[in-house]
Amino acid sequence: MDESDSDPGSYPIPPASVHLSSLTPPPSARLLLSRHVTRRTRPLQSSPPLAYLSLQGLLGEASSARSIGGGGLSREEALAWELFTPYQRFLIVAVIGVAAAESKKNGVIAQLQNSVDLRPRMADEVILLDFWPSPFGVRARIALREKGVEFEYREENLREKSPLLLQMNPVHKKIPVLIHNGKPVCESMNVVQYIDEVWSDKNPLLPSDPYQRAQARFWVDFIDTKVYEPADKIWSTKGEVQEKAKKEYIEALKILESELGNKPYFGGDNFGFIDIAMTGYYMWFEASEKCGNFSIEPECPTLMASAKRCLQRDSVVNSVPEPEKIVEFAFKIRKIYCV
Ligand SMILES: N[C@@H](CCC(=O)N[C@@H](CS)C(=O)NCC(=O)O)C(=O)O
Repeated sequence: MDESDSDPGSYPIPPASVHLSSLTPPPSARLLLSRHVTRRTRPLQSSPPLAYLSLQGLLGEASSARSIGGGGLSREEALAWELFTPYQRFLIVAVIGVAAAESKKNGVIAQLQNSVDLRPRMADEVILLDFWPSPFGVRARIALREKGVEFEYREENLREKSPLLLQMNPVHKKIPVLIHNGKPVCESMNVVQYIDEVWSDKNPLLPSDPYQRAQARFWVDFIDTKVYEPADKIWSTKGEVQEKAKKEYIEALKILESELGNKPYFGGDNFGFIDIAMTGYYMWFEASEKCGNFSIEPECPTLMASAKRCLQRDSVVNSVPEPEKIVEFAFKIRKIYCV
């Protein structure tokens, strides 16, 4: 097999061996040398046999070999070569040999790494157990679409949960559940983080800085307590309880608005982890307003602007149901709750 056939990557293949010779320059080259070099540290002697180092690590002797990489040296290179002592030449070749061997080793490691990285991709089977109006399920849908991951969507009937859901999420028995190559991942933001880590080559959702990541998780926890609880009560209660819930909801949204500041997204210029968490609520804004008979935009204009921006993203448009359908669904379950 030719050496180049085994080239594992784009790194240059070093010659199999580097041979050194005395490379006595022709008379014209001597003239050239004297023109450019006025002082020599040592007189050039007739060359003794020189050491050579093969890239397989063989050290030997050569007195007549004239090739480096098969192409030989140019006249200028040959002249420069003559300026080194045999010992210096030996060291130079040794360094080149070690560097070339290292480069080859790194190339082989990179090739192995690539094939290991590719393995899970080829076998990927991604199933999402979900329920269409869920503000939690939609987070997983959006994250998968942000990453361009193909997945099978399976709608659950939450009144009659499938054996698969009960098997995959025996603790909470809730959607969403992401089943990746047969293994379940539960809890929506845990699913989003998992997606971000597995498909890390595209559209990072969490910041890379550990402090910023901690901040993102803090705000998502805030959303899932301080926004979730009043939001849930707005469509499922009435009277004083509902009034209190509306107040708490707006208070929580105002805190989020000040955290958002002038940024287009919570993730700064990029749609990220907190934005995905909030989009589940953005898609319910209209239903919440209609059930609670109140308006969010005058209270939180910049948050609303960011919400509209998020709702226009392709990954979101393809994941959220039409607002009227959510409104209709909200009033239906409101009746079931006898409100
Ligand atoms: N904290 C969970 C909440 C998930 C959740 O509440 N899912 C609801 C649908 S929106 C569910 O499966 N409910 C079924 C049940 O409570 O039995 C998450 O973030 O994934």
